[in-house]
Amino acid sequence: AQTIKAWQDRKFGMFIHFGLYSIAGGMWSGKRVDNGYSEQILANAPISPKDYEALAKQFDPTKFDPDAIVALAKAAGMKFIVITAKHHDGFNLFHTAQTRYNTVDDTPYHKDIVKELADACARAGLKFGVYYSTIDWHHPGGNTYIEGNSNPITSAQEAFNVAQIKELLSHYGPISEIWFDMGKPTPAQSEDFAHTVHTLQPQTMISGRAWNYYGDFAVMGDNAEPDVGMELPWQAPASMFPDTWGYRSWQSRSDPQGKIRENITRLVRVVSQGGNYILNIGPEGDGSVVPYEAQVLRGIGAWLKRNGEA
Ligand code: FUL
Repeated sequence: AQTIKAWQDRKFGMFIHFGLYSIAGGMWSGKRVDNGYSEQILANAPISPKDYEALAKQFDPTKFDPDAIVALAKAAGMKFIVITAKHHDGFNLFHTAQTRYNTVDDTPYHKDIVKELADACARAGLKFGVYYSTIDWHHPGGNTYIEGNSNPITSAQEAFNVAQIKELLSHYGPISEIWFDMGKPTPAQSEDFAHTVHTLQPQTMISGRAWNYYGDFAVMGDNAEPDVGMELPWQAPASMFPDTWGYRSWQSRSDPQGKIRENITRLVRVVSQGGNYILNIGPEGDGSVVPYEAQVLRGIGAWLKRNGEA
């Protein structure tokens, strides 16, 4: 079982935002959608839930190569990977019995992406964690977008979430962290989620976005860092570009050397204050890693190596 210190000592990890939104890539009906993060395109563009769900029939990421992603993370000097098992859109990258809206049952791909990546991490000795949104725009009961993603959680949804948390903590080996995100659970619901996690895997670190003081580590705001060091274990989530986490086809990507320097600076600042830095990639709908993002990660890894850190 991991200790909190072992979790902190990992320092640098990979975040992966991947889902149906990766197919849309920040475009809808031939137009760029530039308000809000591309992984939340369902909330940001006039898309009917039906049209969005239909993306599942196109989800066939034949270029998703878990071993190559793990190798890339290692080349970057990263020690763990966290992938979006379910984002706010409610689409699941794992084989859940709670809904057919998942990669195994509802797509031509038919594979459990969480399992593929968990196994690849285990083979290579990287720690593995899951991002799990307690908001679910697909869940029946009118869970559409609410300003600030501050959705209350109905009791039916709480039960659904608990059942999914059990699946995630039972079928994928050791889960180093569960990155609960957003929503507005009551204290009893936060406790229910945290208790479910720790009953199955006491060592799993729970993100502060479980709310109501049930997190094991604090999460900074998106792309933010604390002003002073913190006492709780903490993590700073970073995206390559501040406006999105999910793939955006029309993102302008320039000056990779500058991007490498920027991320080394952020990484060093975070780590020197005792935090850990989780840097995101947003693969394309076909599962391929954006070459620019791979280049940036390799550049960071090369610097760490030169400085005796990786
Ligand atoms: C946020 C989410 O709402 C974003 O879509 C993204 O997942 C980021 C890491 O966390 O709160």
